[in-house]
Amino acid sequence: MTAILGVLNVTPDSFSDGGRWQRLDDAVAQAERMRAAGADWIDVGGESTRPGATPLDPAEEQARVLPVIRALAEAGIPTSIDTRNAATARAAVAAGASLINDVSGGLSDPGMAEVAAASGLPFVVMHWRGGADAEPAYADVVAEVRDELAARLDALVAEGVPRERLIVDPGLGFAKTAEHNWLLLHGLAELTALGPVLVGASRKRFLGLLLPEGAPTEARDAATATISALAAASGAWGVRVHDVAATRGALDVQEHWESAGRRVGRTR
Ligand code: PMM
Repeated sequence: MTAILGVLNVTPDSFSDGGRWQRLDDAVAQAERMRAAGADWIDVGGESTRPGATPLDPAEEQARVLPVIRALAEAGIPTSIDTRNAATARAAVAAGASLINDVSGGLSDPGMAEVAAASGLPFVVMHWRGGADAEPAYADVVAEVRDELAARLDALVAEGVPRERLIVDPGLGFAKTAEHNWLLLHGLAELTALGPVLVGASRKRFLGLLLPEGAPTEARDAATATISALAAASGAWGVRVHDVAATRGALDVQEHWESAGRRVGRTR
């Protein structure tokens, strides 16, 4: 079964769902809808990672995310904290988060490894070369992302985070062109040797290139769901998506497709 992280950005400016879930009751209602549609975790983020976004003060970030995490914990809904700040991760864990998702893979804040180690929780290590504004230059994007993630895992293990709690993520769209993203998706199976792989393609700009100009970001959900199914077929551990129902449907198809093969003794 492929895990689903439902995206809940409590930011005024995320490109994909910005500004919609700033009120606590709206955020909780959206989380409940995603949970009912099949999300395993609600991934709560308070800092926009869009190109050109200014870094957020951790106190402001915590003021955005902690009430949501607390409310969801009370409602029995598992949450993941999407943050690059160790202090925010620590506070989110205390508030009830059960997974830490760091788009910088522990590179933004030297204190993150210690928080990840002490938390006892799964830790998502996304591939990161200095954020969305960094220059996308690779000779062999799949090999470089794989090797850089492997180095990050070794560093985190050396800092006390058990390897079996580490999940890797290729970081689609973070210092990557559309071509890099497609090459990474095609090469996803090469990353599975590192450990469980999470894929975050949902509503990203490279999917907009498949659509007529000016199409709303929600129009990218069909492509996102298709990627969820193909990523699962390539061995992904999980997907991070906005439209949970569409991805749940796509994963159901993929799981039935695979299990039919198993019933007749063929995997393909
Ligand atoms: N992408 C975004 C934010 N957080 N976390 C992980 N693990 N992987 C991603 O690809 C990722 C992420 C940016 O997208 P958003 O603005 O839709 O949240």
